[in-house]
Amino acid sequence: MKTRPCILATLMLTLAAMLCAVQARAEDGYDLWLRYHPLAPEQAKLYRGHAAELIIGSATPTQAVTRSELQRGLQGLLGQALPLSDTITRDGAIIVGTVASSPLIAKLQLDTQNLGGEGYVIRSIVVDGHAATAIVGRSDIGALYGAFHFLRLLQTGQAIDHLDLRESPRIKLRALDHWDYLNGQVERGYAGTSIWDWWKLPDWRAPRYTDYARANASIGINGTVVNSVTSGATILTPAYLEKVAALADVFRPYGIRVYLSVRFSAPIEIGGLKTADPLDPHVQAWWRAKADEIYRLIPDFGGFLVKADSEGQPGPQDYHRTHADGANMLADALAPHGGVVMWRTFVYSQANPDDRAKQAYEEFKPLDGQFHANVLLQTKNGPIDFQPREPFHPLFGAMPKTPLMMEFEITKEYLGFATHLVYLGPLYEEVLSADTMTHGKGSTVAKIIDGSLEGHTLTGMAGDANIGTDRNWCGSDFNQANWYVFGRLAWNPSLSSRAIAEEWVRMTFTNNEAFVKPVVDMMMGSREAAVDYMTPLGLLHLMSPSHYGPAPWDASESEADWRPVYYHRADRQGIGFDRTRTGSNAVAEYAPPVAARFNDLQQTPEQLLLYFHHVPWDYRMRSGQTLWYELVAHYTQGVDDVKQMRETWNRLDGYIDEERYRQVAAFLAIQEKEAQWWRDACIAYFQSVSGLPLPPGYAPPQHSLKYYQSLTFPYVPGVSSW
Ligand code: GCV
Repeated sequence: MKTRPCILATLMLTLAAMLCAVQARAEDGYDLWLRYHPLAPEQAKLYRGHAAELIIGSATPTQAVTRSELQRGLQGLLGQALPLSDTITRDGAIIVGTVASSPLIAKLQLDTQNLGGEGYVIRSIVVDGHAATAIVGRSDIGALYGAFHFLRLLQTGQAIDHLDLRESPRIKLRALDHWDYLNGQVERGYAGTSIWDWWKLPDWRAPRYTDYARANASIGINGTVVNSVTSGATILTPAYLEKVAALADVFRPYGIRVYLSVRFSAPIEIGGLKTADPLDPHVQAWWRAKADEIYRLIPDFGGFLVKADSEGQPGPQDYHRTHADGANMLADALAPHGGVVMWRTFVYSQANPDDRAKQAYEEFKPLDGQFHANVLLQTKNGPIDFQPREPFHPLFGAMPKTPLMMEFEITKEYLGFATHLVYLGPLYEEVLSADTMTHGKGSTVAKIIDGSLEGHTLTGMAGDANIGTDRNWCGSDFNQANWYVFGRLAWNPSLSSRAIAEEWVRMTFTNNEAFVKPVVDMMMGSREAAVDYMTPLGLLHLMSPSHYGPAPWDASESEADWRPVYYHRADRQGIGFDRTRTGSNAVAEYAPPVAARFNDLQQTPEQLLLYFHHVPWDYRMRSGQTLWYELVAHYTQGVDDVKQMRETWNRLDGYIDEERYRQVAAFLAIQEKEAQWWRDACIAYFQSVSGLPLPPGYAPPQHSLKYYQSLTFPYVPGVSSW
């Protein structure tokens, strides 16, 4: 008798604990933006009238995953499972598929012309007297993308009663580049280790691979390069190709193709040849056979990504051949199977004493027109290396006969690793909307990479992934927004980064307006804050050799152009890199009107001032203040902005789950501490060079320059070796 209440109590406690655990698990960030939590009851009720039954096939793997995503999403959001049906039995049917797969859809006679293989329409219609919603693609993948779009409408609280949407991607290849190694390390990875469990593949296909594919498909990403551009050749051995094939099997229903980074010297390392010369017939035959072998295992294999003749990587120049020789040889091996080569232009050499910013252009521009049809040149957004701010890369628009694809960095190698809240949407948008003027006014980078300006149909955008084994995938909840915005912009590079941020906040956290507006504002200002506390006014590359923290004084790197002092060139008189006609003349790589603007101190946007000009400390800025004053002001503003971000977040306690709220709060505290460190260390150093007093009202650095110079940080994450 006495034990019964005790058992009951224990049972209830256990149940409560289990519930808590379930809730906690659900709010650890794993679900990303596909967090189908119940909508507010009145909203759900409204939607239920337009989501009463689901008419969708499951004859193909893609149809099956589309169906299961819609069932999962709608059940989660609306709080009840939707009945499946073959015919329309009531108002509120959702009809999903293609003309080819469904006689019902064929009967609707929707205009699916010009949608391409991945586009879709979403239309509110009336069929047999019943209101319904049609989600229709020309292919299963189009319908899958449409389904994700439909779910997004519900997740973000949009009206769904009068829909007339038509979408197709503006860019063909939309890929994540993983910098993952076979030993599990991730170069510039701040979110744990590699998500690919190579050792257990191909037999164990972790459920996470499917969730990865779902997340990517939901934003239109259709390719993944699973290994780092500086990987060894082992990935091309039969045992590893089988593992890659297993990943490809998981991704295929979601429209995602697998690509591999290949080491140019692979024919020597794993092929037993004595050379990797691209003009050697044995080398060519080796790559052809390798491509055939890959396609036997992975019929829809995407192709190769190559980092050659760059930062110590082997390449065609080892044999006195050109980048075109190297790329074309690989392209020819892939061409019979429909594969492509993404050849990177991130090429510079320490043997070349010229300005590093100029070297890729010098190397590649003369090769325009020499690349085979299935080669894309993958070009970083700026001429140096993913710095907080750089001008757009001068190659964009300079090679009209060659498709150039964009490479953005999603992982925050130079923007605060995992912990700093820096939303990269404004950075991406700034680059995409930059006017190269290469074909007259309006020749934006976006129009070059989407092929519209130069008439290319092979187009692409790649993002260096920020994904790892951390439960929240990206090292922080807000870093997920950078994966998200990359995908959305790759789908349509003219979308606004603010609109994308808002979508993401609503899907990831809540639709509560009191939360959404301040958080979107905070995200939109976060990149400029980072520029200010790290590298304002066109400075760049001021970080330590580990890429963690400030070290503008550093001259310890073996190579001149890895040293911060190479970039800022500060001396007693002034600061900045003279890239004008009287300096390195890097400006000449831009179209004449842009070159003229960057060449002119008065016309150069101040945010790029010290990138293009060496300027005296007492130079009068547009504000009327001196350059030195403005530099200190920007550094201070950056810290103040982070303080403001913290205050904003502090006011938002209670709007979202405790676990994610607390981690963001803790990370913002780290960010403030590190922003202060950046500001103080940089001001202390530049003051030691300029010899100028701090402008009145500005606090001196908290410590001496010596102190900042003495700091060391063993085991900085993201530095790996293959
Ligand atoms: C994959 C920068 C990074 C390297 C990276 C390289 C590249 O230099 O620091 O880690 O290597 O860019 O993009 O090739």
